[in-house]
Amino acid sequence: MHRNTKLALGASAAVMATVVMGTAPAMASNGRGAEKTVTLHATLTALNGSGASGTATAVVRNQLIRHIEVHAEGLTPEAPHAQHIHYGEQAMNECPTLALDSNADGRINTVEGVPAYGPVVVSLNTTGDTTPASFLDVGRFPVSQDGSYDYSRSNIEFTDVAGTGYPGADGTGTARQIADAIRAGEGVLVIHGVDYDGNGIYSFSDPEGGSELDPSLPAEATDPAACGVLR
Ligand SMILES: [Cu+2]
Repeated sequence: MHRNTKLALGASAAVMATVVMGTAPAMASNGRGAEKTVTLHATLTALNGSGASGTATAVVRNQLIRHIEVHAEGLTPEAPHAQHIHYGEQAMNECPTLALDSNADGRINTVEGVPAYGPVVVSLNTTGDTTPASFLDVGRFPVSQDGSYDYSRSNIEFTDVAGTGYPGADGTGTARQIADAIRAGEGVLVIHGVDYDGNGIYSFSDPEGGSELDPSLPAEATDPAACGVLR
């Protein structure tokens, strides 16, 4: 474990030197070896008045996230927080603003944010499958202690993901296409879970009610709480 961390940090230092000398991460895509390893950083800021904030760092080599860390605070305490890397080929590759609040209810739900950040391409959970299929498997996401958590995980593979806006019937992006875009700084890290009514749990709060993603879940469990672009 320690050995892997050191290797990853060594590789990231080399990449950062390359970037400082004038190449954006996107420009490294025609290289090989270390040139396909990039270190991405995100500053997470609050959505939906959650008060959350944080940082994230990811070391990505080819189609593999060698290591990713998320440090978040100000979240709903003692609650699980779904977190993902979102990406869409047709998306703005940004965090959403209230300009995307299409039903003008004063909040950005997960679907309303898709034009900004695209669909889920990686589930940043603690164990098991990390594909979009796990995006709402809340029991495997980090739980905030007093509103904070420090998450890390190594060796997450990108996978082909349908609905990511690429040409073709189902808009499937290949693992390689998606990883190329993430390394180029177009991935958006989103943490979900906002206790709107402040009752200490995810509940069917009024007026938010059920989630647009799954009506059996409260909107509080799925609405975006923090967001940052991995650049
Ligand atoms: Cu998400």
